[in-house]
Parts: sequence; C-alpha cells; structure tokens
Amino acid sequence: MDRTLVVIKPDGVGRRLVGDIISRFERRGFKIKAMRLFEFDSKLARDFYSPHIGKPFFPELENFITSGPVVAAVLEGNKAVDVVRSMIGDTKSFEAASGTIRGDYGLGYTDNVIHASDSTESYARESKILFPNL
Ligand code: 3AN
Repeated sequence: MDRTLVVIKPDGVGRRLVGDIISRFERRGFKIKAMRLFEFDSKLARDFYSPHIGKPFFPELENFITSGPVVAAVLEGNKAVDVVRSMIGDTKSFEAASGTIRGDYGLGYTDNVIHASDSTESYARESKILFPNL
C-alpha cells in the first residue's frame, strides 16, 4: 500500500484546523500510520526543507515553519502521494481550488496550512527525517 507524509503547519495548528484536516483524509479512506505534534527548530527546518535552502523565500519559510507547533502524519492508501497532493491544492492558497484544503482554509503562500510530499522520493526522504522509526 502507498504512503505519503503531511505536515499541518503552524497556521493550521494555531487556527485549530487539525481535526478538520485529518478527518478529510480519514473520510477519503486513508489510514493514519503515525502522527506527532512537535516544533521545528532551525536545524530540523533546514534538513526537512533542504531542497529550498538558498532560494529567496527560504528565510521566510524557515521563520514561519519554526513559529509554532506542527502536526505531522504518515497516511496510507491507494496512490497516496498523488491523491493527497490533489486534496491539498495549489501551493499558492489564493489560487487553490475551492474544495481543496488550501482552497478552503487560506489565502497565504508561505502560510499555506499544510505540506504534503510531492513524490515517492520526497516521501522517503521526509519520512526518514520526521519518523525515523517507522
Ligand atoms: P509545496 O508545499 O506545494 O510542495 P514547495 O515544496 O514548492 O511547495 O515549497 C515549499 C513551501 O515553501 C511552500 N509550501 C510554501 O510555504 C513555501 N514557498 C514556496 N515558494 C514560495 C515563494 N515563492 N514565496 C513564499 N513561499 C514559498
């Protein structure tokens, strides 16, 4: 069975959206294989977002992701990476379609409520960082 990783970002946790967002994935049929609440520090942010280090928006992204608690989960289900990416919507929340998580809950770009792995390779890298014992 396929797996992917999601991170409900500090804006999503701060706005008390965790239950709503997780229940969307459960209703769709995904099984929660692991879940944890924690805060990113700078070292972890740089590891997790290493593909973005050096990009102009990285300092803003690092500031934001370390600004409060997040909830990360590993979800299991058919075609997990692609289905979850379609459920979260476009990176720019203000362009995300209504009915997607970003399209229903926000207008931000850096603060776009949720992260999800964009490929099976990203899932392998990201899950090793956040769930090393899975
Ligand atoms: P996604 O989360 O949709 O996979 P990525 O991986 O391209 O998007 O970017 C990682 C995160 O960096 C995004 N979720 C967003 O918060 C932030 N981000 C990406 N590009 C920009 C940008 N040009 N300006 C501000 N924030 C950005």
